[in-house]
Amino acid sequence: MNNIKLYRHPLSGHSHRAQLLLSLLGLSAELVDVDLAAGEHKQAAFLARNGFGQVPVLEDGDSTIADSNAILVYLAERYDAGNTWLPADPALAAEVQRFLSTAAGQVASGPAAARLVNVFGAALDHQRAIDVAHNVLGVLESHLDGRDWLVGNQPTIADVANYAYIAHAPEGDVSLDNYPQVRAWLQRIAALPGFVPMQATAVGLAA
Ligand SMILES: N[C@@H](CCC(=O)N[C@@H](CS)C(=O)NCC(=O)O)C(=O)O
Repeated sequence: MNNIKLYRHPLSGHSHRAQLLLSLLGLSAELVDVDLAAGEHKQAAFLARNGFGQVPVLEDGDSTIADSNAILVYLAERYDAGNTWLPADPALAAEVQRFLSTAAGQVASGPAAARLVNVFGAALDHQRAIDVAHNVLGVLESHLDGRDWLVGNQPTIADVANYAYIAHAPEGDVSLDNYPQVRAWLQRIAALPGFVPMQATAVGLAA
């Protein structure tokens, strides 16, 4: 019996990817909501878990893991006996890492940032974020042509890492209409046993 806690925010796609992998792996975890609006993530108790003051953070026994992609790697290494979510093959593992970097790079500064503007009122360049989003979506659309998953022939943490902010891109005024391969890929992820969605938002919560 594990004793896993996930410190998260229900509208955070970074948090959702950790929650999603926990669920896909069939692991139970206590979800601890961090009150970002009240600045709880910048208080000493939370900063002791993650000095960057960001969700998500996972606690598993004596281990504390901050950063969503680090959490995905940890959970896959620790709990996926079959090594399917993070393949051991060096070339496939490198390809997974490439798409974790995409999630932390172009997806964070594209669709995630565009959604931050609409949902949380973030003072970011909305048009630039939308442009970055369409660039990464175009690359993913080509990449997914003829493939079911981002890496190899089964789902990996690369798919989990990129799911939420792409699925919720329309909340940032980033339409997925021109990306049928991306939409089919999102549907394949949503059909996986154990899939849990991220809460949708009415745009303009900050208003
Ligand atoms: N690289 C981090 C980014 C996490 C992140 O940006 N978290 C946001 C919520 S989605 C957050 O906590 N923002 C509050 C802040 O940065 O002050 C990760 O992958 O976990």
